[in-house]
Amino acid sequence: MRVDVLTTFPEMFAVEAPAALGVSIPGRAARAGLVEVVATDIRGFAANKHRKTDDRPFGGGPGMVMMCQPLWDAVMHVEALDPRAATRVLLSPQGRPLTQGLVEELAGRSRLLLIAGHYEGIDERVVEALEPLEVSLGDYVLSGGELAAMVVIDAVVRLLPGVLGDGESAGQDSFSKAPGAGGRRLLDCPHYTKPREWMGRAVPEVLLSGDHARIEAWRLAQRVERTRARRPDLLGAGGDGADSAGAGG
Ligand code: 4G0
Repeated sequence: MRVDVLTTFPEMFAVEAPAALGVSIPGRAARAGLVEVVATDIRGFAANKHRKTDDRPFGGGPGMVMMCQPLWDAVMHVEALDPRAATRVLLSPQGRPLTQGLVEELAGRSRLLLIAGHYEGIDERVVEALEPLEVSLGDYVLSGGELAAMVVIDAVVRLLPGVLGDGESAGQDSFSKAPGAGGRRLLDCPHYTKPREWMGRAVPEVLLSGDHARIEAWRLAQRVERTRARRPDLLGAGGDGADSAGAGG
């Protein structure tokens, strides 16, 4: 997969240590050639002599608005670097909530183009012209879309074939469709490792039993119970959570 990021802070996407995308699973995926993340500076496309990418809002008010021209030209340039059609994703507080279902959908694309805006927003006309999928991490505001873009990259990359080893399947994660639970998206079960007893707290006996059918039944029951207690919204009508996988836009 190729992932392009359009940003005015491309240095945030460095793959060299100590960058976020250079360590752990995303770093390993990049070194294995399973994903290539290329950050391009929108400022390099600003046609005005001050290389400005933002200006004051028509109608007044605080803050700055990202201009149409630099972003449009940057998208056209980056898309022409690779023949595969890019799925355009704009990180925005007004976007569709990111869920594991949407992450799975994005992981099926061969090319993503993530657009990280700053300021109070982006001129609506370039958003209309680009028709990106607008995606939000949640109901809060960040200084820019870069950290949101990195969250999307991390969540997508770990689903790419060959990224996770045998011992770390994504099929057991929180929000993966639970087999034996009607494909519901459930929270994960609790996990334990050595020692068997720590500060007077024992590991649940069933996990030491060696009875794999009993262990799987216990884990599923724990997932259902935790989900009921902490995230009853995930068990709502249809049992599918609020995250159908369609691309929308
Ligand atoms: C305001 C995403 C701020 C408007 C981006 C972008 C939070 C999220 C920003 C835009 C962000 C989130 C219209 C692109 C940048 N903050 N919740 N800050 N537009 O996912």
